[in-house]
Amino acid sequence: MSGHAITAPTRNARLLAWVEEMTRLCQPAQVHWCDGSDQEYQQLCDLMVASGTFIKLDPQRRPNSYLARSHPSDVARVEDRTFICADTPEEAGPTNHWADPEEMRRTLLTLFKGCMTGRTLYVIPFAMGPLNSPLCKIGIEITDSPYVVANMRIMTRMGQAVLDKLGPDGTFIPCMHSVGAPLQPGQADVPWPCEPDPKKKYIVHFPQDYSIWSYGSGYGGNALLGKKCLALRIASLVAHKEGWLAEHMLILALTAPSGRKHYVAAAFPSACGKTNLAMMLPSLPGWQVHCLGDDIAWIRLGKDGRLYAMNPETGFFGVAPGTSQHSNPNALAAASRNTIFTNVLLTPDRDVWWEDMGVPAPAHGWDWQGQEWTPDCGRKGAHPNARFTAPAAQCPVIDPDWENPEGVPLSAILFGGRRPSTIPLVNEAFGWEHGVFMGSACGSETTAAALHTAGVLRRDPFAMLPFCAYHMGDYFAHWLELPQRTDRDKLPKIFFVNWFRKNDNGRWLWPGFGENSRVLKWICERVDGTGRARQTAIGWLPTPEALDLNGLRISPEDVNELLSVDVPGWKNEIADVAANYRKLDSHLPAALSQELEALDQRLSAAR
Ligand code: O2Y
Ligand code: MN
Repeated sequence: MSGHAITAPTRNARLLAWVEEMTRLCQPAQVHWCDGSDQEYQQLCDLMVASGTFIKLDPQRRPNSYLARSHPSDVARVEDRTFICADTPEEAGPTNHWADPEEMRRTLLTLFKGCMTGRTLYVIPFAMGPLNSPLCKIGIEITDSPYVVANMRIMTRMGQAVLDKLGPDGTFIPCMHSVGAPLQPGQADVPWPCEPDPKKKYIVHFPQDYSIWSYGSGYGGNALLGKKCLALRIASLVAHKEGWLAEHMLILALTAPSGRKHYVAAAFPSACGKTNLAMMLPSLPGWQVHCLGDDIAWIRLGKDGRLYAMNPETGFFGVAPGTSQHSNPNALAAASRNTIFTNVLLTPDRDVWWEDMGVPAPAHGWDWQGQEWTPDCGRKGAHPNARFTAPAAQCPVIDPDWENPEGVPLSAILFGGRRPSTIPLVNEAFGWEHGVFMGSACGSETTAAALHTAGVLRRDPFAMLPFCAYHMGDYFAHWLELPQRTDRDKLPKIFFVNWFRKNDNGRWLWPGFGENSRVLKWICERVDGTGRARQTAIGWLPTPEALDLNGLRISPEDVNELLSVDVPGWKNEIADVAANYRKLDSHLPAALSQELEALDQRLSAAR
């Protein structure tokens, strides 16, 4: 597996110099350039089985699949240790943790010095987006974690083809990663090396050279640097500069029984069911959903003036708990083979299980920390943020155009969140600026799977709060500029959806999952100009007859509540959005304060 920089499979001078410099800094025992082959993947998996990082699952039940258990201190993205080192705090804006670039560079150089002693330094060439896409970006991740290499192989286009595309002069985004656990001579390794002290973990982004430095964590968004760090945070900066959009959005296609197909992108905060919606099984007969992506969309104006969306990833890093035949049969099928599971329960027959999987719990097993587990032991079998890493191509409803280098033309953009009160089931914006206002007001009630205290409303504009690497006010302005660059009527229509409405007794008003196809149908009818709607203070709401509720057991009272305007609730909403807007100071675009004011006036008139 090992090699030296001298045998490097590239002649890219910048890359060779960078790898050499990082090798000198980190002092690994060996260097391995990843070629992305099946053989390499297999060797890495075997290596991790031997070291105890991976447990091989029963090949009959779960072919070519593995279970990893992380250190209990390393189970999720660490937002409070995520930094944007712009030149000034103002550039990063009030929603980011800013750190002085020079000071941070010094801190990181100290941490990375000798940090890979006794380990292998892997060089991962990867591409976000199809290699032949105009939006494709190349990253090189250096890591000392074979777990990261294996996951990057599923989540990105990785290996020699990327180096070939890079050529001798191409540019790349440097992504530096270490688990922060050097091995002294003779020191035994552990299954999940990391820096256990939360204060010594760093996920750092430098807008000056677009570089990423991640130290101390081997988990998910902290360590698979193509995903949140590159495809969202760094890409948000690049997109701002180059005139496109890097968004925290799923992409799906909805096909009517007539064969008419619409592409839809949807931004929901983390833990709001993006993966479920992206590959949903519609309950409406004859309707089909195809999936193009479940987490990230890169969107640009096409030559025809429409917005085109492309998924830069090649895999799903989905939350396991709650994924069942009912909630997401297609995700279960995608994870049926060639999948890495992290922090789920191991069954006696060497398969995996998690809470709300929809199948009976085994009589006993081993929980996500490897402890003996029984259903009555009082502990969860899987960590609430346990994950499956599965190839997107294995999703039974992957769209034929999911790798189209040009992306797909968007008919609609949805915003949403977990909102038990006030926000109706679906609501269409009056126009682009009102839609951008809806995105800016996005928020969600937090859950146990997220990183915060459960059950509080967290305002999360465009679902990009943790991922927009520059001033949020400037990001809003970037969205507002689009009508100056194309015909307004070519832009997608914008909607706000809320599957999570409850009544005063805490009962869900809407069944969600496959039934959400009823809402998507109305959205597509609105795009086609056939859907019926009534104009309200907050936007266009479906008339109760406009929603196809055939075969759904739901009372007229519940439908009324789902489609009504709760004026006092909206007044509170306005006050909260206004408080968040004030934090953006002079960067808040005037168009958005005008939208807020206009909404307030319409609500007052509706009283
Ligand atoms: O906790 C992590 O490291 C994973 S975060 C994540 C993974 C897949 C998709 N979205 C997210 C997110 O936090 O939005
Ligand atoms: Mn996400």
